[in-house]
Amino acid sequence: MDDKRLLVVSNRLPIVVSEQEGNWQITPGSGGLVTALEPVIRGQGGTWVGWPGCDSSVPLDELLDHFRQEQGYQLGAVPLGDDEVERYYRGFSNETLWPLFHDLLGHCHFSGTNWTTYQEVNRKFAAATADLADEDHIVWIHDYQLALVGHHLREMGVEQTLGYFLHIPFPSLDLFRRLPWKEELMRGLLDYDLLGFQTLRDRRNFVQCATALIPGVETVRRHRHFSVLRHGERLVRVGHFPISIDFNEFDQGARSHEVDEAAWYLHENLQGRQLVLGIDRLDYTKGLPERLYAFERALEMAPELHGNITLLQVVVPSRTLVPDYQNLKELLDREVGRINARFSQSGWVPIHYIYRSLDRTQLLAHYRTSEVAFITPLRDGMNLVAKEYCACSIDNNGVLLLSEFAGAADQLGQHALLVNPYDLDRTAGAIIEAFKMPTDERRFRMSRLRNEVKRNDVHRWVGRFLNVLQMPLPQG
Ligand code: GDG
Repeated sequence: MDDKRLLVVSNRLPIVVSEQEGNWQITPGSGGLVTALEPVIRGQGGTWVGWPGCDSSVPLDELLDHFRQEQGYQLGAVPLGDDEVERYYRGFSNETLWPLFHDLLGHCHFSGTNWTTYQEVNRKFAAATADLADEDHIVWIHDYQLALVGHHLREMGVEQTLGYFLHIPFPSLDLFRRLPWKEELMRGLLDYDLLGFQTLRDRRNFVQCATALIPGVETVRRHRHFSVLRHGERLVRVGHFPISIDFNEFDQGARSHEVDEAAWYLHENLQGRQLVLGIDRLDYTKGLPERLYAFERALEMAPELHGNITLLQVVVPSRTLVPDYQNLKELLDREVGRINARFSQSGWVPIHYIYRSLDRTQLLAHYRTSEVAFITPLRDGMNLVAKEYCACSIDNNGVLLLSEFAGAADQLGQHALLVNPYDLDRTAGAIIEAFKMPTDERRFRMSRLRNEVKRNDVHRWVGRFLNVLQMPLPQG
């Protein structure tokens, strides 16, 4: 990045604030974004701005100072009050943008108060960013919670290069038009220098919405990975950059002694049955009821599966206070019980349902040892679980059964079994196909999938985004 340093802005800071025996402490967080960006930020003494996830009773200044000395990069905390969290995060971000951008209009709530708070909180993030941004920073803002931070930074006179990456899908014009504040949001997004999306479809949707909704916006150049839009005097790049994982970290982790042992125990307990794995945050976008129904249909269609296959569905609790999520949890409990009651035999229960998260060793062991990964979201920006599964399938014996509506299908679709999760019969057929797939075919498919994830890992993703962000603009 030459002499430029990175300033990342995301809803949550990459830390965990906790209290132990009366002492507050900060530890580095985990997750894909942290793994990808932390080494870059640390290497250059960069900065990360975000919500610390705790309230103002925590002695944060002292803790952040200590963190900077220990970790070698700076954190900027944006404290939020309960009302702000309620309206900006739970309200506008998660009950308006999240369902709308995932094509699930029926789950959307539109509230003017939430929209106002969303703008105010985005301005707060912008103010914290403006305080910390030097002339030699390039600023990279992440995700749907912070779409307007760039706009507010421009209003504050910040002239640095501004990049934005959306981790969730961008909807079609037909859907985006339903948002009462579509023009304001779109104009705000056009204040960035580069907008990054997960897939070509998202990029096209965005370009279509921008050109249709904002008079005068036009496409002036089209390259393979990005297009250039003219908006008044400004040129805005719009690209697609499919996010990925740290392949080596997962691959090495899956080969470790602890994971090896945990994987052995898992299969030992299954008595030779094939394990079909689902791992998802509790969310209506993940297609969880449809997945159970497809598995039920497969059991109806293929009696040879009885006693020889187990669906292990891990559901990580999420947004537990939102009524839509509580209803989904109740539906899953009921349907798992019903299907198990219908098919269980002595010594075999078809669905094992775990409602909690797995620790990392268990997660990797499950990835490594499952014969099939069953990943069928109704819509998903990317879906990193699909890529992590491939990276951990070190024996090349896993089958990836993937929804065509996950962003990951663009890279993995050729060697996965792709399904439309709304099509229960064909999804059931794919489960049976995976169950019967000969070893040679499994090996062939999985080795291709692993190569793809290895070649396009998260470090390449960071490099490609920053490269386009800093590329001199083509002459118009
Ligand atoms: C967004 C977009 C996009 C899951 N269960 C456990 C566990 N996990 C970890 C996985 C994975 C992560 O959570 C989930 O990643 P996803 O990609 O599915 O989704 P999100 O992070 O919710 O959200 C998504 C992503 O951003 C990146 O751009 O792919 O489409 O919605 O890393 O490993 N981790 C542990 N135990 C579990 O039980 N330890």
